[in-house]
Amino acid sequence: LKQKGCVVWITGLSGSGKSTLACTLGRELHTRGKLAYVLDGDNLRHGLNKDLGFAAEDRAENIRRVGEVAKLFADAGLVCIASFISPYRRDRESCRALLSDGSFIEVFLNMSLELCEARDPKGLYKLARAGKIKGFTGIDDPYEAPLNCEIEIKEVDGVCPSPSDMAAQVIAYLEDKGFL
Ligand code: GGZ
Repeated sequence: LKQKGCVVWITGLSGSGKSTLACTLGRELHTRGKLAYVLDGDNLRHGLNKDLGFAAEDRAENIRRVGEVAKLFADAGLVCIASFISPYRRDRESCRALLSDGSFIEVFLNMSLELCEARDPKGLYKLARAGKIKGFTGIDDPYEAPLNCEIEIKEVDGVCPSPSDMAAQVIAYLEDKGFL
């Protein structure tokens, strides 16, 4: 196989910019002639995972299925971009364990709760603060930050890097590791 596949696993709070990064990265890879496919919490929860909610065991099953699907795409030689809150370290590590060494690339969008909540693109934090959504990640449900991620993207002085800057950081990593 000419191109080795991999999984770019994007984790972070709701509103941290995961979907935007996934989409920007997917487009950039297509431009470079590299096949890529985006798996996103928002779309998978309408189909494959529509039977699942947000209790810890449902999130674990959500991430387990996504990990298996992502592995299939990587086996086919694609860059599979998975964008999920994936709040539990153990669930992310199980996905990593499915892939060969080096081909699971964990990207932590380390944006503060303050920043994510200020953005609140879908008004979900507001609903969670009002008690209308229970078990919302970062409000009354845990988020376990990665201890050993491959790429960490942080805000600078309360400002998030632009989607193209974030994508460029991931592209540089993929080039360096021989995936592009
Ligand atoms: C977290 C929730 C919740 C709760 C609904 N907690 O910002 P969004 O809206 O578009 O993305 C969030 C999405 C999270 O789905 P994931 O599959 O990524 O989650 S996990 O990895 O934890 O399984 C958010 C919306 O669903 N949402 N309720 N209680 N996010």
